[in-house]
Amino acid sequence: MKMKKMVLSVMLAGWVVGLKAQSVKKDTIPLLHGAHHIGKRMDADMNRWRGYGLGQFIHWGLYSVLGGDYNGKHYNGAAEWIRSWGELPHSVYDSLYKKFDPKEFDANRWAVMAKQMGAKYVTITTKHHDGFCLWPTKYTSYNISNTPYKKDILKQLVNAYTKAGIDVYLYFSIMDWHNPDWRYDLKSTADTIAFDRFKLFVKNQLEEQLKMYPQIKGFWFDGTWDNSWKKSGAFSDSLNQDLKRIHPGLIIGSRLRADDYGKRHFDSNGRLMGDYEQGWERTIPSDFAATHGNDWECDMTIPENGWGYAKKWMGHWKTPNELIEMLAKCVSLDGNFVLNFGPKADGTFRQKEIDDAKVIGNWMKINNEAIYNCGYVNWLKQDWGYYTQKLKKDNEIYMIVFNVPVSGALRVSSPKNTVIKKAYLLDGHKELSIEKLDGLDTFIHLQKTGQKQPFVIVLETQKGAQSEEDENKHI
Ligand code: H76
Repeated sequence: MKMKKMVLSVMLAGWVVGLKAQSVKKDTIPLLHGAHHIGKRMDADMNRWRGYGLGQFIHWGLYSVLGGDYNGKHYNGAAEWIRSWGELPHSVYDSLYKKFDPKEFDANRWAVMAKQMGAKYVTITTKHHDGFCLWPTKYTSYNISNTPYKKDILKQLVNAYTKAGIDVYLYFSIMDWHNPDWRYDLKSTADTIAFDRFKLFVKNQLEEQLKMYPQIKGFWFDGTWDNSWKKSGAFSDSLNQDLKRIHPGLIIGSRLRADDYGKRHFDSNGRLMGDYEQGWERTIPSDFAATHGNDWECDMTIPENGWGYAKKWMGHWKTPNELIEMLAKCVSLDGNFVLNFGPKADGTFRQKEIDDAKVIGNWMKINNEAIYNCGYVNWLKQDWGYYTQKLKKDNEIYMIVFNVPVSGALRVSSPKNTVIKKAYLLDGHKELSIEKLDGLDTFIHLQKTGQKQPFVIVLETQKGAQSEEDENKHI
């Protein structure tokens, strides 16, 4: 009896999460290939994903050989797209594999760098839009085994990162500029026949990856925006299910599937199709409402745009403090922050990336308690920075502080019935004085201002301890 009651309440709790996450609206459009579940996935694999906080993205491939340059000229677009700009003959680009020989490549060194930065997961480009495969696939000869380097890059990376305790996800571009069966649209029977061959090729390659690298935790799909794929909703649905059948627990974001009507990310009824929202590329939701209560991930470049190695980086280069602030903001809004790295063709990283990883890692060493396994706090956002708390909630709230007011007094507006018992600096545990103001607000007083680094204050709170007299003030 007791057990039954428990099961029921767990189910109800799950249902409430679902309803809250995606507004209580009835499905009006019947769909065969829409979302298959409502609300968040609450299994162990997804809970682990939710707790990562910080990840690393790796863009490495033939574009790294050019670094955005061709014939002495630099092209300012994203370097990994250079093949598509008509600036060099495709035959030239498609022969670059003959020069791919990363003599300095050391997978363990990459994993150590990511570990030092504090990354809990990595997403690696196994095949970008150019179609070149970093693993020895048997489904096309356009792969690493036919380069002078020959060895399986992906295997080395999967092994090295896994050994370092970093979960591995595989980036896979559906759009494939090299495969003659790829189509942007399906306008004739011939197109459909070719694209059916292409779909089989994709399925084969993905099943091959699962077989060769069974340690991986998920896929990161890209290049799914063209009409050909939008018209392949039934296939993308069955592919998604196949992969998950082969590898239970697999995590796949919202960029793989299309529904019956070609809607992507969210189906025609507005339900998320995927384990997390995968559209936050180089942008961060402005507030919690913009996340729709979903799991989500932000993927960020250090320069303005451009993921693969570029000899010249365009636009503003984000500073480590800007990147750390983005990380804090993402976690405070229940998301993960994934920072991109574009290694050079020889297997080394540009100095700026090495330096940034180090600064972020040093900050994480002191402050990671406010990042890992943390998420959203439903308190009024303040100008000094961001709140986080452990996903398995306890009585601690973290304040990640970026802007210190000249007064040194940080305002906290806690909800009714929550009392702040104690405030202290995470680094060194020095206690800070608390001044209760009229109403619900409190000042946390810093003894010194002029901090050079973002820092974390821990608030110990207690629920239900507010006096009636206090409560009456807010009626
Ligand atoms: C557009 C596009 C692609 N998606 C990013 C994650 C990069 O791979 C970029 O080339």
